[in-house]
Amino acid sequence: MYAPPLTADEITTAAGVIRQQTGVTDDPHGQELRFVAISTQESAAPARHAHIITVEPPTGKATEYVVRLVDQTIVSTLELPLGTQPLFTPDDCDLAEQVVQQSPEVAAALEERYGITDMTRVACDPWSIHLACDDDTALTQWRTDGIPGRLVQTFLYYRQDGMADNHYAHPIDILPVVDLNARVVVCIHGMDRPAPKIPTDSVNYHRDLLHNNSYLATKWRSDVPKSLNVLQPEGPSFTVTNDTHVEWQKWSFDIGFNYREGLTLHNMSFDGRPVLNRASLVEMAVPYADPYPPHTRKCAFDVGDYGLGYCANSLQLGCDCLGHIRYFDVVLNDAAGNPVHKPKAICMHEEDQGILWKHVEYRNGYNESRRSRELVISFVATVVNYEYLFYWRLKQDGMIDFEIKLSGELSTNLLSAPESDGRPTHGVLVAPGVNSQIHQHMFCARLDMAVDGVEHNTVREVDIVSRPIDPVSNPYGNVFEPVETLLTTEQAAIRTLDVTKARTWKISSNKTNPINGKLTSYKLVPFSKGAAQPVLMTDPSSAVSKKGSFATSHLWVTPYHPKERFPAGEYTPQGDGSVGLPQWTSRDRSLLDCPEGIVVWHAFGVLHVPRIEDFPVMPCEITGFSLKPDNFFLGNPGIDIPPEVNEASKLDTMACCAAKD
Ligand SMILES: [Cu+2]
Repeated sequence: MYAPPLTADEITTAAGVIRQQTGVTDDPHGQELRFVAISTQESAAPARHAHIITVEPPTGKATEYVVRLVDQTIVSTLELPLGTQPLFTPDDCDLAEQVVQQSPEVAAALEERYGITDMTRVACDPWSIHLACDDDTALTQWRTDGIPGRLVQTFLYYRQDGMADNHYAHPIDILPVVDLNARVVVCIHGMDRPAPKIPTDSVNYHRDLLHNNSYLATKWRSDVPKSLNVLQPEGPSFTVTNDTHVEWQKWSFDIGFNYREGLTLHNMSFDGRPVLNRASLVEMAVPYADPYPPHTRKCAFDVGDYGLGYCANSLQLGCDCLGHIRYFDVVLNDAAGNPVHKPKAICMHEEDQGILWKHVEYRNGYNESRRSRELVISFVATVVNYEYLFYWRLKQDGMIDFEIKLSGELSTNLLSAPESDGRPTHGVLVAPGVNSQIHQHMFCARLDMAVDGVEHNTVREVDIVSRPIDPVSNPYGNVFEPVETLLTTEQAAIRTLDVTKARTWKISSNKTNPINGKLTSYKLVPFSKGAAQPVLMTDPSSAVSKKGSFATSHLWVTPYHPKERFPAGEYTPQGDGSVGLPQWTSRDRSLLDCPEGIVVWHAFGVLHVPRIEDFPVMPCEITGFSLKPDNFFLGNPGIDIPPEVNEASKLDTMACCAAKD
């Protein structure tokens, strides 16, 4: 059930209840008790409940609480097994960098190896640690008092050209590992080989440093493009009520936001007919394909490890977003339990997307043409070095596109010792001496479906198959046709894309279309944005494949369960993925007649062999999927869009799309 995000006051109240009733003293520095997250408990709606996750550094203990806000009561407490590591908050990432910055061991190593004495010139990128082998697991048990380490590894870079420098052009080889509970550097990897040289070429994109580049552009191009304005003098076509409810072009939905998934969409319906209960991006796996330690530990689960909501940007009008924008501010929390306001985290606006439909009757020149207007709801997450831009695009013909753009900075490194000839074996040189490793970005969208209601949704795989010549049924060999397979159980519904069969998956109600008798459906069209891509490429026996099981198939389907939210588990840092989609689906539950509906989990992504053109900052790579009405309507639902001629586009020629008589 939809529950709007917590307000600042509710966050303050919830944190106060936990401090007061657990007896942990208020500590502005968060030493005794750190709030990982304070968010809406959605499944408890309509009464307002807060879900709280805390860690206690002195004991290493992590706890989940649910607080009923109306009477400020803790209604449930769940102590998590020792060693469970909730995600790393922005405060945790800052703390990791601070610990490294203040470490005498790191300072001594940098001075001895590189002559670096100014630690403000050293950027420390905080990464979760993927446990690839037993040695990695042993590292989490470094303490003699039995308190498991809450570990962050920090990739180091030198800010050669000052604070705005693209430090990814200057990677440093040593890798400190921090324990956030103990607030110490546990070890420094890479000290056992002679210090390689830090690359010194400047490769900047920052406006103040372009002139400083060693190669590439050093000034703006001379043919600056002329203004291209997006104007909506009559205002936008959407309405927003109660801050979160949106109506636009027959679409109706509610907007949510939380620290982990970022943007969530709820109660989506078109022309009064439900399509989706809830839609969001719930996990990512980003494994790096370099066999040389410590890079084997480089595999981030960005949603579970850092939280896309925590990583969300405040967007900027006129550059991030053009035209008439409705921004939504969000409120998150810091480690001390204080509300943190993040203005303009969600952007909603309309875009012109070319032509929706068109036909010219060639005999008489009659032209009917309609522009395609899209409502775009988006947010952008900066996860350390990378930018992920997420766009839900609603269309006037009942279609939904989910588009992800990938930009930002490659996570670069120096070559490993075995790459002594100066050529990376598992990456690409993107600048002199700067290696960028091959990697994959695997995403998982969770689609809680409600096609014409939740109760009777079923999923079918649709393949287009060629039929062999048959003297009776296919005498001329021209037959190809769709073959539908009902996915009846969870195991049967673990499926992978087959582009040779134009494979799609159809989510159907039990209602039939009155014209053609087909079940009213929405079709999941994979990779409608970007090129079709494989599933996870790591060996099936690897720790990555186990933890990232969700990404080993493009499709999973489960009966709805309120606690099944994150496919690699609630807690991914230092986890093994043993709780999540593989465990839930091992029960092989039936997918027929699920009273609370079904959830479709769609894994997709980008296999990234870096190009030198991705440096110093990456032009957007695109991936995504569509949900397309399939025998849901009686015909093209966009036929009722009235004709219009955009007056602002008229110059000295006749408008092209006026109907002739
Ligand atoms: Cu990439």
